[in-house]
Amino acid sequence: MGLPVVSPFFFNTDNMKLKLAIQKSGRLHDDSMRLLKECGIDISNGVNKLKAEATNFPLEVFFLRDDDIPQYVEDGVADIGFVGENVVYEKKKKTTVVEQLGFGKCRLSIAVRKQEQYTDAGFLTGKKIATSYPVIVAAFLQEKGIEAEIHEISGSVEIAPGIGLADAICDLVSSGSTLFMNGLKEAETILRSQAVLIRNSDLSEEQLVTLNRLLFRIQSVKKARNNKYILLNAPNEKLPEIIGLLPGMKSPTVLPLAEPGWSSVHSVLNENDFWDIIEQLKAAGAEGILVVPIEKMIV
Ligand code: PRT
Ligand code: ZN
Repeated sequence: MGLPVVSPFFFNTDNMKLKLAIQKSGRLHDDSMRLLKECGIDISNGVNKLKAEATNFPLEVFFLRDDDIPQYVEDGVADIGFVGENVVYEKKKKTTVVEQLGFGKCRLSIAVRKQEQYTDAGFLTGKKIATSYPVIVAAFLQEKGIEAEIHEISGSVEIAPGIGLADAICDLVSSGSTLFMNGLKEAETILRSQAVLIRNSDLSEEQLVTLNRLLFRIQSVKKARNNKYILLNAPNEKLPEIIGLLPGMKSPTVLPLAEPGWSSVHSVLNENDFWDIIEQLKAAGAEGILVVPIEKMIV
């Protein structure tokens, strides 16, 4: 009489599995893969395949063109996707934006020849605008009550004014160097975009549990990226002023140094206030300031 055998497959995880669509290659691919890695999710096979299985999380990853991701998520071929907000708003599919992912940041802007006088969107009245984003541009013109002609082209939009195809363009901009090199200037930003996580509306209870686990990890990674761990030394009489400058997760940690009258102070600083606070800390008498990246931040 042996013991009953418990199969390792006793707990069926298939119904918890999420199918995630990410860009196969392009600007969002590497950051999407890096985010999964930082969430502790190992993807088994290479990206040359159409799909890959996570070895340690109920996730299957599909590698697709970014333009197709909203459609696949609406149809339920994928349950969730990482894609630019610009694509989400242009495609107008029935999906929900769940979380901003903090990479792929850019803006969708109107640009005109650099010698033009563009004071407001009224400039566009009766003009020809070349773009790969006809839906977003039409909504912008309608909101402004402007009649203009939209000329949809799929690539190299920035050359359109130079070859006489359009008076203005609407395209994604990040550094602005593409516009500059084509003799154009950014006239108006109509959308700020970054990569987001979108979801299908019909996920099962079990899949929602997996989505929440994934979101918890993504949020911890994002928080860690936006914060730095800081260590500094300070004379004890300066501690009240220095502690007053530091936010910390609860309050700063203060430890005595071997040298009498001195302490070591540890805290967490947000990237946005970082340099301001460092300057104030130095002015307040902090010495030996060390700044360390945080890998994960669970609050
Ligand atoms: O093959 P697939 O269809 O998947 O990829 P794709 O060629 O359509 O897209 P890809 O990889 O170029 O961009 C994917 C996503 O990255 C976009 O949908 C945006 O959400 C985001 N992103 C962020 C950008 C940029 N920054 C960006 N600068 N997408 C495109 N650009 C282009 C822009 O169109 C212009 O040609 O870069 C040029 C401008 O850059 P600057 O730095 O010169 O201003
Ligand atoms: Zn694309």
